[in-house]
Amino acid sequence: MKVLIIGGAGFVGGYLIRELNAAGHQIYATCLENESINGDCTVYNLDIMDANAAASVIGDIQPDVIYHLAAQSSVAVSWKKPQLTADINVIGTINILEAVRNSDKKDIRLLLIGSGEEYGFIRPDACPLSENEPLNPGNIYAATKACQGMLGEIYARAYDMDIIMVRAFNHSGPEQLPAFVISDFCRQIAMIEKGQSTAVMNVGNLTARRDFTDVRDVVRAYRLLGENGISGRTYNVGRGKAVEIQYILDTALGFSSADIEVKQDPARMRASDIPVIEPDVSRIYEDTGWTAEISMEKTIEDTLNYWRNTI
Ligand code: A2R
Repeated sequence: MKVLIIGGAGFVGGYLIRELNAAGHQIYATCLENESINGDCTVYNLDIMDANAAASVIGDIQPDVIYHLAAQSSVAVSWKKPQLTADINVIGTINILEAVRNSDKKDIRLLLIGSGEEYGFIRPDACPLSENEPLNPGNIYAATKACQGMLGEIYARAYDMDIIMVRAFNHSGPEQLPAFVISDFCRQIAMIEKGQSTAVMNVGNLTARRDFTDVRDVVRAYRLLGENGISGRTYNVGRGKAVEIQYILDTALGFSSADIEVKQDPARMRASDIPVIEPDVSRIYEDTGWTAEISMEKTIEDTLNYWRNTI
């Protein structure tokens, strides 16, 4: 298949390029002008805020499947830059939807990559969260991603387009920015081991339970949804088994022989932390056979080794 990845220079993009290459697909990927992509693929520059440019890239490539990953993907930035976040995640998505709708190629499959954050403030007994659970986003990033998914459903229905909506829960692995918890803990440990910081590990709320999947499993889910997902559906992508952040901390510390003191950092505590977020992942399993295979322990160990080799 001819596959186009929009937003291929990010954390997930690099892994998706490798996954699709290994499966024998022909890959095209876009990035912003100031970014680069080091995968085996044909690269185009594209800012999705430019509707004409989006139409021309899609018209030129005529892909069978498009993965739309381009986004302002940070919750923290979304509070500081709400307009930019809405522009990129909502207007940018409309530009892609319109480009696909008006394309000469009429059977393009489009995967819109959203987030488990869309569920937001969930009912206490709502877990595991099915795709039919009402959305109640708790931050601006989540609201824009919920909007992206709604637009996808509307375009699929109104124009009979082949669109799949994905709600990806926490994913992690080597190369992820340290704004995310597994990467953050592993980076701190690597820095302490190298004597680049004092032997104190700063942590936030350790009792929250979250669902973590290795990014290499996540991109396999995306490939399988591109190949076999059912058009018009929304899919949760996650392990389906939440763990306490404390478990992640203990596992990461267990891979190190350094003597590390753990300290709760008020700046890392979030007032509105929801105790448990865990998806129901039976739909993707039933439709594609996908289930997470890489253990959390391996994700943590690989991420720690990545930081040991990087800093
Ligand atoms: O913000 P940057 O400079 O890191 O660039 C990001 C890029 N991007 C854009 N691409 C085209 N036109 C734009 N106007 C635009 N604004 C930002 O999209 C980055 O290279 C890419 C998104 O990658 P990450 O931020 O690393 O996200 P990740 O972890 O790969 O997640 C992929 C998707 C996102 O839609 C998330 O919201 C979702 O999965 O969970």
